[in-house]
This record gives sequence, C-alpha cells and structure tokens, in this order.
Amino acid sequence: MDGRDLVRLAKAVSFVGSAHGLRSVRASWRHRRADSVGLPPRGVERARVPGSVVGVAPEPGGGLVRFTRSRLRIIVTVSGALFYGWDGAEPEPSYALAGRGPEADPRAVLEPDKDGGWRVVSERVTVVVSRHGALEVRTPGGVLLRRDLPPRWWEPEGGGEARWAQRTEVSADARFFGLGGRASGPRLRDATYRLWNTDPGGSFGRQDDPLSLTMPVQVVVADAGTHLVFHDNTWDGTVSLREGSEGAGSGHDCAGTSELRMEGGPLRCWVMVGTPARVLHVWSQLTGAPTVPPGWALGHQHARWGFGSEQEVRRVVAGYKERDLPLEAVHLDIDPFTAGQAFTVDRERFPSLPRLAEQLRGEGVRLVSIVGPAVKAQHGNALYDGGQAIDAFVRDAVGRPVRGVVWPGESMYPDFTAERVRKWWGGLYEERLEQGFSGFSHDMNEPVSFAAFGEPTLPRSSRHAVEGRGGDHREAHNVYALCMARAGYEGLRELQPRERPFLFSRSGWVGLQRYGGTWSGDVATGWAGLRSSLSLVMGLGLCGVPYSGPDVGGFDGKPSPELFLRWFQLGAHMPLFRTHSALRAGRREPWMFGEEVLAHARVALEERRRLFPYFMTLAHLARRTGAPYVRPVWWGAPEDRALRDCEDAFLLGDCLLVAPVLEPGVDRRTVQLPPGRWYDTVTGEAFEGPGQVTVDAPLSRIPVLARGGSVLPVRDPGGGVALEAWAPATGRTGGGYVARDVGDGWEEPEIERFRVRWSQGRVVVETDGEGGAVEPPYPVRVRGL
Ligand code: NBV
Repeated sequence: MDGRDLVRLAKAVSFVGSAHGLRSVRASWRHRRADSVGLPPRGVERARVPGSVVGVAPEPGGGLVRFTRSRLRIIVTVSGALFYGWDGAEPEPSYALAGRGPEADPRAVLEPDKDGGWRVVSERVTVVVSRHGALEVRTPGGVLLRRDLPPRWWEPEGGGEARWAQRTEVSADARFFGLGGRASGPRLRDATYRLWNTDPGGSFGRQDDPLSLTMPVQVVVADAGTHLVFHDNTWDGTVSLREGSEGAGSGHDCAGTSELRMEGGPLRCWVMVGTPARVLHVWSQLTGAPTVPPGWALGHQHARWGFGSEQEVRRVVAGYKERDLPLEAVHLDIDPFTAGQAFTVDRERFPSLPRLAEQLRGEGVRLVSIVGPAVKAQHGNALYDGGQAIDAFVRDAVGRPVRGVVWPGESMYPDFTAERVRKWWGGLYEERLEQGFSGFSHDMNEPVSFAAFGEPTLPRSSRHAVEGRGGDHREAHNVYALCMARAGYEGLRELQPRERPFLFSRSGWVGLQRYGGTWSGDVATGWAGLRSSLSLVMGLGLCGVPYSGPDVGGFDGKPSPELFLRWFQLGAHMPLFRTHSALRAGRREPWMFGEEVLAHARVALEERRRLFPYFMTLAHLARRTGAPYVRPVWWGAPEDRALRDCEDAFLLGDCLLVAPVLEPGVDRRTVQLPPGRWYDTVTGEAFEGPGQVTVDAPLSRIPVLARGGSVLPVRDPGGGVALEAWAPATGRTGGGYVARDVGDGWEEPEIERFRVRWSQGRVVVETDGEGGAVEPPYPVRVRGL
C-alpha cells in the first residue's frame, strides 16, 4: 500500500463509512488474487521495430507498405480523414466509430518518395513514410504537422499482448489540448497523462489525473495548422507531452513531443487536418453526431446528494417558485434509492415519487435520476436475480463472478460489452420512467469498486464479451461507461420512442456524444476547482462531447458566497447548468448565500433563460457540424499565438465571448480578443480585436462580449424568438443561425440563416426568401450603435 492508496482508503472510509471500508479491504485482496491467477507475469520481452521497406501494394485511399518486421496500412477517406494502422490493424472493429468505417478516397495515390520512402497524396492531407517507418503528416501544401518516429513493440516471448510506444514530434510553437476531461488544462502542459478512466475518490483538484473520462484524442494547434489525432485503442496507457521551444536569434528550435505508451491493443491512428471547425466536423462524422438534449435540459438544473425526503424536494422547488427563479430540473442523487441500489426506490422516504414527478412536471420541473451500474449481490434482489438469469455479470478468468464494493455493499457488474446485457439493462429504465423520471445521470461507472489498495475498479483479468470477440478488463475498462450509456440510450429510445432521451454519464470514451453528455464529476470546492471545471468542459468539447458542465459550487465543501456566485455565472454559460453538492457539503440553492448573491444569481438565471433559443441552436449545430457550444478563443484564429495561450475565456458559439471570473476579489479583468469588433453586452462599449482589453467584471456579472456582426436568437419577453443583431464594423457584414424549436421529439428543425449588413447608414438584418432577401420572421433588435 503506497501513499496514494492510504489517501484513497481514508477518503473512502470517510465518505462511505467504516463498514464499506472493511469490505473494500477484502475486495482489494480478492481482486489482487484474481489478477495473480488470471494475468500471469509477462516474463521476458523482445523489442521490435518495423525494419525497412520491402514492398508496397497500392489500394483505394492509399495502400499497404510492407516492412521487414511489420506492415502499415494507410487509408485516406472521402471526408479527408487519414487512417494508418501497423501490424495489420484495421479501422474496425472499433468502439469509437459510428456505423461502418468510412469510405476510402479513390483519388488518393500511393507513390514513391525520396530515399526509398513512399507517400500518399490526397486533396486534404499528404502522408510521407520513410524507409524505416517514420511517418509524417503534412498539409496539402507540404507543411509538416506531425512526425511519428518508427514505433516500437515489446512482445512477451511466451506470447501475449505486445506493449508499444510511439513518439511524435510537432512544431516548436504547437499547443496540445484534449485527452478527454482533464483538470489541469485546457492547454495541456508538460506532464504524463494517463489513459485509464478513474474515479479519484472523494473530490479532485487541478493536479489529479486521470479522471473519469479519458480519451486518446489530442487537438494540436500550431502556426502550421490544426490537427486532431486519435489513437483508436481502449487499453491503459500514458501520453507524455512536452511543448517545444523556439530558438532565440540563431538558436535551434526544439520540437514539441508527444509520446504514447500503450499496455496492449492495436497501433492505429486517425488524423484530421484543417481549421478547428473542419477538424471537428470530420471527427463527428467519424465518431457520431452529438445528441440534442431535450429543451428543458438546456435550462437550470439543481441536484443534491442528500435531499432526504420528498418534502425536502418540494421545499426546494417551492423556494425557486416563491422567488420567481427559473428551474427546469431537479436531480435526485442516490438517496431515494435503497442503499444506492439502481432501480430500487426507498419507499419510506420517497413513498410517492410518481405523484411528486407529475406535480413538478405540471410546474415545469423535471426529475432526473442517478443510475449506477453496480448490482447488490443478494438473492431476492430482483435486479440481481434478473441479471443472473441471463448471465449478465462480469466473471473472472476462471469463471467466478467478480464482486466489488459500491454503495449497495458487495456488488456485481453487468458486462455492458455484450449486446444481450445492454438490451436487458436498457429495459430496466422502464421502472424509472414509471417513477416519473425524465432524465438520467450515470455515476460510478468508471466502474468503481471501493478499494483499500490497488485499483478502485475491477480486476484487470476480469473477462468481458467485447461484442463477442472476448477480452478482459484491460481492454474493456475504458469503454465500460460508453457501453452503459449505449444501453441506457437505446433502452430509452425504445421505451419512449417519441422523446429524445436525456442522459449524461460521468465516465465514457470516444463516441459518448452519440448517447448523451457528461459532467465535471466531483471537482473540489475552491477557486482552483472552478478553473478545472472550465478546463474539463473545453477539453471534452474538443474531443467531440459538446454537452457538459460543472457542478456549480464544487462537490465537497461550502463555497464562499463569492465563489458560489462566480461559479454560477460560469455555469449559466455552459451547456449543462447544474448546481450540486455532496451529502455533507451544504445546500446550493441561490438564496442560501445571502441577498446580494441571490440578486446576481437571478440575473444569471434570467439571462440563461433569455439565451435559450441560442443554446438550442448551438445544440443543433453541434449535432450537424460537431462544433462544441463551448469553444476555445482560438477557434476561428488558431494562428494567433496569444489566443492559443488564453485559458481564462471561451467562445459560446460564434456570437459570444465569455470571460468568467476565476479569482477572488476581482472586479475588472483582461480579455484576449479574437480578431474583429466585440461589444460588452452590458455597457455596449466596443473593442477592436485582436488584442487584449480590460473590462469591468463587477460581482453582478461576468463579462460577456458579442461579436460585431453576429445575429443571436434570444427569447423575447412574450416567450417567442427575437433576433439580437450586433452592428458589424462599418462596411463589414455578419450573420447567425436559428434552429426552430421543434419540441423534444425527433423532428429535425430547419436551421435558418440570417445576414446582417450596413445599408444607407442603417444596419439591416435579412434572410433568403422567395425572390431574394426578405425581412426575418422574428422581431429584430439592433445593438451596438
Ligand atoms: O452519488 C453520490 C455522488 C454524486 O453526488 C456525484 O455527483 C457523483 O459524481 N457520487 C459521485 C458518488 C460519490 C462517492 C464519493
């Protein structure tokens, strides 16, 4: 047991009580024993590199390059994505890809390069392979974006999974982003990041890594261009990043490096090149369009671990109503569910959930339920018996059921990598729908097993179906929650076919957006936690999961009124806007922090409601284009180095730039502006970007700037849509989109485009109609004049 184990044990005991503490000691021993039987030591390993090129075979989209000790398949797809796989790795099977692998671009050609190397030339990307297996990705104009050195494998002599490493160089000015949800970003500085979904236990700080949702996805932004790189491999691994440095004067540049080390699995990689918008578009075509949440899930949501009773839920909702504060959903944490057991309600404290749900729904408030994967291992527990009947639970290498410890005590874990198990699990949401719930948060699905020592998850030797291919937890761990999300999503689609499911999951992997969103997890209460929550949302958006948000106030402590308010103001501008706290961390209703905070929180809530049509539009745009709602400020100008280094602001769609306050005692702050004109939305003051400006940030609001020339759909006081157009600089034009609200079903709304321009000294907003430009069908308010 090392220092980390001790900290984890202490946290586990303090959170879950000493009974679980003791059980977790036993579970840890059992897991250790299971692995010692199921995973024999690797023994002697032999290292291997590809060797030199011995031949090629052109194929659609590229071809096969043969080396003395390996082979490399290169495919450029019609959408311009590049795939390359070593040692026979193909795009499929894959948990990341949506549907079948994309089509090869027949126009891409494999041709000889200098020094015995080969290259694939295509419209969007050029790939150069050296004689010894180094691989360069270049822009069509030939500018170098990344250079992979020849990979290395270590193979156990007696057979078994090969470990491998791949070192990559990028330009000296490049910045790294992504890798899923990271607390220390959004810019990923020099460090080693682990690829193994982990509940850090209790709450986490800026330096904790890894967290619940890791992904082998990096977005690399440099003067030469932007690219996204994805190593399609679900195994445990690490990414060591080192930013480069530019030589001053006549000094040499030092390249940035990224070294990926994986414990097994295929060495295969996807690269997308282009503007950030294009890269994310191709990425979402490859891994699936993000779901659009129902409208109410774009409003304010309130959660608490420890409501305790139905009366308390009613009291909280009544508190919002009395004060005329918008509230769209209440999240019930594990407390209504007997000992944390999914799908089993505590009838004593929550005797009439369906009635409660119906009443609240009548008042415009939905109920959201937490769902964990662990099933209490006890005969007579219907969930357990049902799972046993279909052999749903994960077993160890010798066929014994794997038991861990979670809220219900000794528990078993459904194997969501089997389709029949997903089907069974998906059907269980019927019970929750009958209880009146409208949405679901998946928790503890890294998956967690409280551990006194060793890993707080299942033994690595545990067996999984892996869609019939068979595998163990080393391969299945990182996609456990992804498969659980799929089970829930597909179940809900069958159970309520006319409504879009609302599901968000703490853990996941590449492709989670196909089923729902995520949230920041148990970020520690504190200013650093506030910063982390922004980092997580931005990183996840760049990895293709656009719907997420922080738990306002942090998980585990009592925030000061100022911290709470600043977090609230940030949360009001993120896709998921939820207040939440742990069992003993106090209440988070906006009126708990005094009159002043309440007054300012009201402004944030009302603004959120006013921006609803904009959020809905962003949700539909994310679905169609892959662009996240929350984008880094360099989104439209990645060549601007100052923007690449700006981590304290973000773009909300194309129209708004949000500059949250991330420190105490601040009432003015600097903002790094992208090019163009920007208006302070409250004072109307205009600024010219690019450059840095200082703006007011009084306690009553965080600075939000509108791009000159943007057309923003907002809710007018009557409840309809109105357009807020911000004047473009003289002689310039602009525009914006509106997704018509088509309710919470499956109808695809028309996305209307509006243009704005100057005409005879006036700002005119128009759209395309029959026979040319016509006035918009919405009231228009021009601002910034
Ligand atoms: O269910 C309790 C919490 C929940 O409030 C939180 O949102 C999750 O992220 N859950 C974690 C388990 C906490 C274990 C200490």
